[in-house]
Amino acid sequence: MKKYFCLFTLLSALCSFSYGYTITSFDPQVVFSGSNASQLASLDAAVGITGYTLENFEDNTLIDGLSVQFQNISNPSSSQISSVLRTNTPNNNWDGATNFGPNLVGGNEITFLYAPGAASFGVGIGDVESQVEVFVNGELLGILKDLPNYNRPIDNAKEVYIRIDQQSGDSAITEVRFQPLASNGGDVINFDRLALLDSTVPEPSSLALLGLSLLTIVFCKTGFSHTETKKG
Ligand SMILES: [Ca+2]
Ligand SMILES: [Ca+2]
Ligand SMILES: [Ca+2]
Repeated sequence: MKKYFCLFTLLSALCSFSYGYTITSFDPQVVFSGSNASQLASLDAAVGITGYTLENFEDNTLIDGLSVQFQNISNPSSSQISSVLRTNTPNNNWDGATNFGPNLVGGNEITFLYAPGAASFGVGIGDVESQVEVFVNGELLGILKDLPNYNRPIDNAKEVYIRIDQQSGDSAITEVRFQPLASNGGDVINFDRLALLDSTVPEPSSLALLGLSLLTIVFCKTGFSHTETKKG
């Protein structure tokens, strides 16, 4: 009986470790109906970002804690950010009149950094011609064009909204990187309606679970040796 209790406790504790960020992707044709306030509220609900802090890329400043690297620029000035805010591709806007459209020049990546750490990160993406890998905290999650619901009906369109979620045991999301598979001559890709939910999952809870697993192993091993001793 004790053996089964031990196994059950151990498995339960281990099953609570679902390491690995998840990425969920949405087809703009399904979730985007327009950019008035109620349509955007519907979009947010459809992609699961209601109540998140939003960066709409309508000006040259970013929300607190968010920074970006692009085109080999690590700490872009407000004028460097302005230089890649695009108004000439209105179909790529998820909100307002502007999107963030840096160029993946010669294979350089685009990285969003969020120092406070997020439990969840969302962003709308468009005009992806090249193969672009998505990394979260250095972990590869997939290739944009291969994601379910990625949809490129025409050039210069919204193609996919992605939401990345931290799982129990994962570190909070501090870095989301978009990296072309191979060096390419240049591919402007557009981001908009970036959404962040601060991480409130305390790391110690994961440590507590790990502790419980280890204690269970020790307890069970000790228990079994006692049983064996009695038998002998
Ligand atoms: Ca802004
Ligand atoms: Ca916008
Ligand atoms: Ca492009």
